[in-house]
Amino acid sequence: MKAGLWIVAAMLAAATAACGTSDKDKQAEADARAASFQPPSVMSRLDFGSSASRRFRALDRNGDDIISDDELPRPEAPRLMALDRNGDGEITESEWSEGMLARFDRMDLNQDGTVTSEERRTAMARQQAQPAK
Ligand SMILES: [Ca+2]
Ligand SMILES: [Ca+2]
Ligand SMILES: [Ca+2]
Repeated sequence: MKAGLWIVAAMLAAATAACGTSDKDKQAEADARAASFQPPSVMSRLDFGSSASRRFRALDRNGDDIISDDELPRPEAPRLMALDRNGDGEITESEWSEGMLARFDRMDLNQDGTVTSEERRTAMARQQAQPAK
C-alpha cells in the first residue's frame, strides 16, 4: 500500500511539473523565437566554389562549357555578364569560377576562408552604399 501511494505522489508531482504554466510560456517563447530566428550560416570557399560550378552546369543549357548571353537568367544577366572578363559576350567556366571566387573573397571580410551570414549582410550593405561603377 505504501509503495502505491508513493507512485501516485510521484505521478502527481510529475504531472504538476509538466503542466506548469511557466514551462508552457517558456515553450511558446522558444517557438516564437524559432519562427523568426534565422540561423547563422557559414559557407566555406570550397562549398561556394562547388555550388558555383553546379550553377554553371545548370545555366549552360546546351552543354558547350560556355554560358552565352541568352543562357543567363534575365534579372541577373547584367550582374553576371560582369564575369565576362575578355568581353566576348560569353562566360567560360574559368571566367565564371574565378569571378565567383573573387566575389566570395570580397564578402569574406576577415579573410578566414568562410563567409558567415553576418559578413554577407555587411558586404551587401556596403555594395548598396557604394554601387559598382
Ligand atoms: Ca552554353
Ligand atoms: Ca568571355
Ligand atoms: Ca570570414
